[in-house]
Amino acid sequence: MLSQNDGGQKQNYVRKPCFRKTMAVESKTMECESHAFAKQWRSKYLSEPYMEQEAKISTWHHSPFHLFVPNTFYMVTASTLYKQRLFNTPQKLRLLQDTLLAVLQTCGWRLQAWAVFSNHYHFIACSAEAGAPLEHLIQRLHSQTARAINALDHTPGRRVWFQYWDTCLTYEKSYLARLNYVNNNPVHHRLVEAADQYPFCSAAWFKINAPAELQIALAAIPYDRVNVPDFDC
Ligand code: NI
Repeated sequence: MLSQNDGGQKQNYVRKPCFRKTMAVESKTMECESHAFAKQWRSKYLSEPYMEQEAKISTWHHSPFHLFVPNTFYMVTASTLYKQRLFNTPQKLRLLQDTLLAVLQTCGWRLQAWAVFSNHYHFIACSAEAGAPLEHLIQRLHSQTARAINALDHTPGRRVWFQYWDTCLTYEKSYLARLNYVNNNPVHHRLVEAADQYPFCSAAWFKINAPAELQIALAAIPYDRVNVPDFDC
């Protein structure tokens, strides 16, 4: 489906279905540790407290178990029901992106990277010390976006979202690889050749705002084998 982007150019943000195998879902519990990377990141790149907390990676099953730990980086992925391409226009993608950013801010979470698509999204954010737990954040995000898109489509009461998967990121390599993965997800999904051409992800923002040192470090970290749920879009 062709859709209009901000620059007035035709862009295909909804790829035709293919049967490429989606990545396997991680299913393990990992002992966690607070580690030097948290302090290093905070002192180098951030002026506010971020991650320095013991945590566990959630166990990923068909019905995910969600563990909430404050002051910890999370990667979250959610899909629409039956992976339907409901956010299939720039207007709807912008709606999803804007709501995601607003809800995270309202809930006190600090966003690190995001990418939204017609039938799923990913984000990485740092949980708030005294803010809303992840479950509440997701409920708010999904209810707001479902109401809005159902109003646009004249389908009141339609179920929009299926479920979400989350994992605590407590290791430097794991965090950086997933940061890279989310930033480059539009390329992974073959929607654009360069991630910063896609207006509904953090790649362009990251390119402008992230410290050069971090961008260089990320460029050396492979992300194509990151084990997260993902969906053709
Ligand atoms: Ni994806």
